[in-house]
Amino acid sequence: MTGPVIKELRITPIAITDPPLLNSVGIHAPYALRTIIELVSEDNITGISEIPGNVDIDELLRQSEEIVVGSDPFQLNKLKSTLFQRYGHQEHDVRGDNPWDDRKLIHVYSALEVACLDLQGKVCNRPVVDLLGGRCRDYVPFGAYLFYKTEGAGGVFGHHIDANATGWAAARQARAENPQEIVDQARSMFEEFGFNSIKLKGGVFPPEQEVAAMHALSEAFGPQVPLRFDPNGVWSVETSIKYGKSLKGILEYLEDPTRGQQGMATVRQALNMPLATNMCTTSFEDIPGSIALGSEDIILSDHHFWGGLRASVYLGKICETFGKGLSMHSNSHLGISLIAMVHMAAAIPNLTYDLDTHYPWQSEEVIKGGRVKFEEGKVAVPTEPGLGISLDRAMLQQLHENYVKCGIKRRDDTSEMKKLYPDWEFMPIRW
Ligand code: GKR
Ligand code: MG
Repeated sequence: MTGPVIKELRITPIAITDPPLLNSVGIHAPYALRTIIELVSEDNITGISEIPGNVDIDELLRQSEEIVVGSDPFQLNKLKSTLFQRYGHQEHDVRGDNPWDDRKLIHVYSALEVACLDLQGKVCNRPVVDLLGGRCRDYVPFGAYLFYKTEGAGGVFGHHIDANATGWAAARQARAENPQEIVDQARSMFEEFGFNSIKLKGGVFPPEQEVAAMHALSEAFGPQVPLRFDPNGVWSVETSIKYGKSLKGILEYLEDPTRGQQGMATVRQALNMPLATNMCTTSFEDIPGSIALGSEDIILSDHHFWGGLRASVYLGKICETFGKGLSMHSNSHLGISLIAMVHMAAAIPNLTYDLDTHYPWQSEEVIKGGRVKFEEGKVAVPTEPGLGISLDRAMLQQLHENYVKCGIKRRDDTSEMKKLYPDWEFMPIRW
């Protein structure tokens, strides 16, 4: 029996408007980069995917064309082993110090895997969730992801302000620094999207200021709204223990207070409260260390970084085996990544936490039908074949033009911060 054959790989880098969100490594640029992948089969069925944009990853994707074109989208094991044999030796393919992951090959495989699964689903007339084992739920819940920020909404005029904005559009562009501004941001996001849990990105201001914001959120929303806090590893072990104690009782989990599995394990033991990570246990090779040391209770997967949707389902089984929780990490993204997350989360029985998403912070969309709707903080699992979405070609073209015009080639929050504060330096441990 012969299967479909891929005849074309299309790679389109795009730039999407992104507000000036602050984090431990700096500030978001006016545009975030994504790359849109299309795989076209000989019978003209197209599978699509979206990954974080980076000119080096795009270049490796282009090189992979000679492996991808002519291959069968159902033969993912072969595709993976060929890619890793050919490019796996790359010396500099490391995760790096950033809160996100800069490994090229894992992004390339993830991009191809999701597009192949979309193609497979369209060939078989089944949604991707069915290819991952079938749905465990019909709706996937997300949490409100709060950020400290300077004023503005990002985009073509720098971080521009729309004087006529109301509701979430107004809150999205508002400055957020003190605890009350963070509570206001949360309320506005809840009103717009119906979320039922909250995460605050910290590591920006001194710990006492950020801990005060968490207490303000706890008082404003009460114990029925789970709270998470993530300083992205810039607290020392001592600081994590000191301020972790003052967060005890109000957090669902504390995310990456400090760096490295050993540091996290020390904090975990001292605090005896749930810790989560998307920084110290970030690939299958890290699992033995995580189990041996007990560095975290919850792993925040991300299919762009863990090698696709199937790998994330396997991670779910590993987490279940070792009594760990599983949830999902995010970065600025559009609807293709969001819907891929939804298919995957629907197929993982033990994915019981609300997922992270930056989606409310973005305003454009590259899929037909426009922005994905959240109802009571949840997204419905598509029932149509494949991912159940398709590209809006006019928007793809427009967002590609943004990419060409904005001149950004890779994410560099530290350089963006230095444009505002020339003396600002990234410090792996700041407090
Ligand atoms: O978007 O600034 C950001 C976040 O800090 C992001 O880059 C992190 O990767 O959301 C992330 C996290 O949970 O660490
Ligand atoms: Mg995190």
